[in-house]
Amino acid sequence: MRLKIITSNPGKVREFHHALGSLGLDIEHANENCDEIQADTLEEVVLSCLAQLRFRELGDYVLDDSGLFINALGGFPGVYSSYIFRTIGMNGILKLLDNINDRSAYFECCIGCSFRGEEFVVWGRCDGSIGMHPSGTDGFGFDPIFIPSDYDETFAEMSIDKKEAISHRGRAIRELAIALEEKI
Ligand code: ITT
Repeated sequence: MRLKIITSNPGKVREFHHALGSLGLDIEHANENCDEIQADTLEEVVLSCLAQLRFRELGDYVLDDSGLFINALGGFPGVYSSYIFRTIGMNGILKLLDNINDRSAYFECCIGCSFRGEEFVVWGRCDGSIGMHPSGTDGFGFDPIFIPSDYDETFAEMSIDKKEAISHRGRAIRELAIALEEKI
């Protein structure tokens, strides 16, 4: 079975390839444009993208909206994670947390899927905390500053297999695989 992954983020493509490839799904990257609306939740963004892509005859596809939610900052950057990563970046986030004791945070991933004309959404979450400085070179985005709960290394210090086993995206992709199996 072939599934397109619609994203501009090569890090996501790599993780989808890795996770779905091992489930026997063929993944093809498509750089289809979707205007990300300003919304309060990842799900609203995903539903809007599914609606925008509905009539483009793309076949079966998935898209992913994800974000880093920092508790002491009221969930910021959350749905604005992409913009914040490109602007103030990891060091800006670390500065915002200067002198703040509660460094707890979580990543959330919302995947929208259009399969045989039916649309559905699945989620995954990973709890953790923000490190004191960036560490590690693997992964993408905020990986060097995110330490998942019960681990003492960042996502960027982990192999792709290890990150996939516990990450928000790994969890959402496993939900996706279960949902697809029920539909085949
Ligand atoms: P597309 O919308 O084209 O898929 P994007 O990078 O803009 O690509 P998002 O809107 O979902 O994706 O932005 C989420 C941002 O959150 C992303 O740019 C990263 O900086 C960060 N992010 C999401 N998942 C992450 C992960 O697994 N590890 C580290 N950072 C992540």
